[in-house]
Amino acid sequence: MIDLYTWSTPNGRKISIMLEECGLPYAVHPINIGKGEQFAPDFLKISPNNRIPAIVDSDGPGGRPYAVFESGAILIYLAEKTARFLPAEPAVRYTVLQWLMWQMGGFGPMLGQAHHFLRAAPEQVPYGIKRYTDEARRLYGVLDRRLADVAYVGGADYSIADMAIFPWAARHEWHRVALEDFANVKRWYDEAASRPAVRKGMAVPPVN
Ligand SMILES: N[C@@H](CCC(=O)N[C@@H](CS)C(=O)NCC(=O)O)C(=O)O
Repeated sequence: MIDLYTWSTPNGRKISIMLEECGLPYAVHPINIGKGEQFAPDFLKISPNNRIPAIVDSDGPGGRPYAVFESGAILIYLAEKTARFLPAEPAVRYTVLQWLMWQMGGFGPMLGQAHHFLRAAPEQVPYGIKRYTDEARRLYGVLDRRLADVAYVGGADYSIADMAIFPWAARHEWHRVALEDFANVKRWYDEAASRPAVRKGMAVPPVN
């Protein structure tokens, strides 16, 4: 059994999508980051950076409980545990990992900054808005060029890289990107959005 500590955000939903794709049994523990629950001492034992998502695998390495934080690391952990969505063949594997790292270092943090300046900042900061909405468009351009050549981000097959990118792209209206401006991203997005596991994973945790 996997215990998933999460909230209704893109980083959390990467993991619920992966768990649904793999058909692994899991229990959801909502951590309300709006109420500061990510700072609770018990949660910090699992996730020392006080961020969701985190998991505890009751059947971890050596058959012992094992905690993992950082969504990219969790995706790799679950992919290796199940031998799914991260191919063993080195050239494909490292391509998937490159795009996963691209998401972790760019198409996530930069979009998050755009959301902050557009929606959360206590004052309008035109420089911040321009910097991060420009960067969002640049990143969609990178993704669009990649998806002009391949069906999925990692190549021919759907992988953990797609699962990492999708929940952030699902917030395209938040960072003011029209998917119609990026035809290859739109084709990929619509296909991923229609996957039953993506639909289920995107509904975790249920929003009250
Ligand atoms: N690099 C981390 C980022 C995690 C992250 O930023 N999580 C946000 C929600 S999407 C969070 O927990 N925020 C709580 C806070 O900022 O205190 C990962 O990918 O797991």
